[in-house]
Amino acid sequence: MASNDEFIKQAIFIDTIGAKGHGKTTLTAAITQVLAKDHMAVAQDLAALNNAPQHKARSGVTFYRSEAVYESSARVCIQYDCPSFMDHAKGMNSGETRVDAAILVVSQEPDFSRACDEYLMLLRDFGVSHIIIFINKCDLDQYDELTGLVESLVREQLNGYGFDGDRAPVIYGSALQALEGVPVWEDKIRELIRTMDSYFVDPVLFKNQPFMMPVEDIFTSPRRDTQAYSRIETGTIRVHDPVELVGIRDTRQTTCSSIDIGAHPQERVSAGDSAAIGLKGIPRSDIERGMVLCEAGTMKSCQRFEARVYCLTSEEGGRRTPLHNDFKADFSLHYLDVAGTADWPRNIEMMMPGDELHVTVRLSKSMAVKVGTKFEIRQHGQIVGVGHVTDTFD
Ligand SMILES: Nc1nc2c(ncn2[C@@H]2O[C@H](COP(=O)(O)OP(=O)(O)O)[C@@H](O)[C@H]2O)c(=O)[nH]1
Ligand SMILES: [Mg+2]
Repeated sequence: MASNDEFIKQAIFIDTIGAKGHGKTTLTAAITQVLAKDHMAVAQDLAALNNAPQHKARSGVTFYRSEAVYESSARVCIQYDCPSFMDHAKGMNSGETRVDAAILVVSQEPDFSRACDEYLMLLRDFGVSHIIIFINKCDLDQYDELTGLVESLVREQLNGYGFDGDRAPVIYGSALQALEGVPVWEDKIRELIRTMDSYFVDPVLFKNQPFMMPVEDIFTSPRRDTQAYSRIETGTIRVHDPVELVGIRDTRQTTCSSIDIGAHPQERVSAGDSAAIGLKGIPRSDIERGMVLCEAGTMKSCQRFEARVYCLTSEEGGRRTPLHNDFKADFSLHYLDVAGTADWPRNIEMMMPGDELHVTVRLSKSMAVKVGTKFEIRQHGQIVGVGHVTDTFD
């Protein structure tokens, strides 16, 4: 018999991106309003969405973000709208904003600017690959569907940042007129939602991603294999599965010989569970906190990587003074503080609190990383920055 789970729609997190004034918030309001008529959303008004609430991450990073929740035929959609680019960047960098796909809102007015470059760079760094183009303000005189100039510029721009600009679907609409209830433009919103269903792909659930668990604690007992304990971040592991122990020392292959949650043996565990994993043939002396257990080949042991970093302001608990190139700090990842330095292109002299920058990190130890691995930067125990890996080196 089919279980109830099969009828629960998958959730997808969608970011609304584009330059200021092009209609992101109006579109977000219009979507909820049109779908409310179809009983798939609660209508949200523009003023409420424009008055985005503040969110505070565990690291102290604060940012503003509105959310609209609605149902399409295929999924439950959580759509984000932020007042400024930095709110998007801070939300994503601090790990509080998860983005699976995006709607790029571009006004067709002649003053089209390339001001969405920073958004495209951000999404690319976070591995978001599916973007729908919404060409907005088509109610205005200079309506551009015929010449297609704006569309071709946007496609070119997407290609330039490594997205599939040629395949990205495009919808010509008017967020404002849809919000005001004009039927032809309301239908464009419905077309956008249908396109989201067909073009966006289901996000891979954490439990279906490759297995990964940092080593937080180590347990030993007589007549048993050494056990590594922590919360499983992604994937699923079963007894007898092969696993790799990565970071700090040479990478080693081993096998999961047992799984325990508390005192209860398990056959398998998944993302979100906290478990002790028995490691066949690994003596206590060969394993330490900060290493990572993962599916073979999914993480690299690196001392140097590229990252995107946000430097906390003093109000967020960060520094008052700028950070100079080649600054020294502790980089916290996988439950370990590792001494290291960060540097950036020569033409940028310093990083001010509140800045966001691409940096190269060099650690004093080799750590298990992959694109997307998050870390915090601490000085004297205080979190001064948050970041994530965008590229790794051997
Ligand atoms: N004519 C017209 N104006 C629009 C449309 N969508 C948004 N606007 C106007 O553009 C301005 C900026 O919209 P807003 O949603 O705040 O843009 P955001 O900064 O991208 O969130 C507002 O004055 C809106 O009323 C549209 O489809 N047609
Ligand atoms: Mg807005």
